[in-house]
Amino acid sequence: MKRTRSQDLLKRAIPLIPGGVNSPVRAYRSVGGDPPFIARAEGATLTDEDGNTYLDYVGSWGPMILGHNQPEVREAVERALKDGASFGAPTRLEVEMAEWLTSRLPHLEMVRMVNSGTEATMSALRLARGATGRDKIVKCAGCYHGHGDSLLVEAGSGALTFGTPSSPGVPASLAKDTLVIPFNKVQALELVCEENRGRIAAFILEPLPGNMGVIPPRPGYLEAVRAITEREGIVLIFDEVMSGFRIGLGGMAERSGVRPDLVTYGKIIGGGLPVGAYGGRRELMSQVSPTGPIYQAGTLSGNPLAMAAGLATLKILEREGEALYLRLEQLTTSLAAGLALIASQRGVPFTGNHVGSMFTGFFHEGPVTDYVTATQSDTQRFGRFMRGMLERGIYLAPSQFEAGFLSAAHTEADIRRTLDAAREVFEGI
Ligand code: KE4
Repeated sequence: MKRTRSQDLLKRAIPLIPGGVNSPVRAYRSVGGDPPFIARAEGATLTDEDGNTYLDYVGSWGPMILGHNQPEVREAVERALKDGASFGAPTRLEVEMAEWLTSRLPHLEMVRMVNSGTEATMSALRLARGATGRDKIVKCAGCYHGHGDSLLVEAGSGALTFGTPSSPGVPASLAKDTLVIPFNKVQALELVCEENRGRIAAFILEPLPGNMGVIPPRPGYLEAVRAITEREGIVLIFDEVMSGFRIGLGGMAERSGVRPDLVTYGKIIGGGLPVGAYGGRRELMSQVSPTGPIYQAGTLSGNPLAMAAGLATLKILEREGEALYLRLEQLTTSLAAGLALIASQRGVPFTGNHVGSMFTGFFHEGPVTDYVTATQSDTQRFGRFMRGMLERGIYLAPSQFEAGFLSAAHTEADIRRTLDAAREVFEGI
């Protein structure tokens, strides 16, 4: 594919923006080659600056579950924009968003809107620390909760992709209060609680990790986590920035039946515009400023355009309901099964993990159940696969340690086309 315009734009960007990108994973450093610069998108299709089109399995990293440029979502934003972009004052749309979320999610008694998943997790942690008077937090190796200092310790996603799990710039004095345990291992949580009894404020986890690739929780794991954190007085935070509204309207909290004390959201609830949210038990959330002493604020929090896009997206997801989520799960299952079959026919070690419309193809014999097994994947081979698919117009996440996403705009014909491309690419990698 010719990508001269993208290459020219990258040349212009590099002296001005670190790596020429505004988020590291977009630079394609871990897979090689240069990223196409996207000009527009429609449904399941991206078009780059050179007019090349791609079948999109990134979906802006999760928000575009309805597909790009969904007419009702676009019209909702256009309508809101006519009334002004931002006021820095309370608006009707924020009340409607809070009413919609809290009426559908039993674990969400109160909610505060912010502008990114990072802000949501940072704020939830500050709330947990303020409410408990404890300083330590527990996270899982390979889980990514945004780039807040306390959480950029053995993080996933880009931090994992770059093999620098703990970033410079995170003070050791802060990192020491972040305790890291393996995902899916109950004993590890028991042990860290025993060693830090009475000093752990929160356990934050992706209940369905997508940032070391997709790693489903083992049966009973989340229930055990809930019981232990309950017993220890530890605030359980489900980071559902990725899984929320992605694997079902109620996310992993609904699918697992486990009730977190706090939950974070992002991505889908903004319909592609900048958004984040945190919320949960009233007796915790009522301690947030201005009703309580725990401070958190944001110039554009609850921005009317983001609320309009998010509400339109959520209302369509609710209207389409189970039938949509089932279709997404079926399409994703046939994609994952098809890739695994092609890999096995060519003797390529490959494991497809998928839940709902989130999937990751690990270049690893499998099973892939945590950070250790995920990081044993052949990232070089993944890079060759991803680049080969890109040349055939299939746009996959540019990292072995990310989730891929399907949308309501994907069809069975798209899956067939993807598998046809994979048959060719697997030949050569
Ligand atoms: P943002 O600050 O990027 O909006 O959200 C951070 C975040 C928090 N929690 C979870 C579970 C997340 O997946 C994320 C962000 N996800 C990555 C993709 N793995 C964003 C992509 C990027 O960093 O460019």
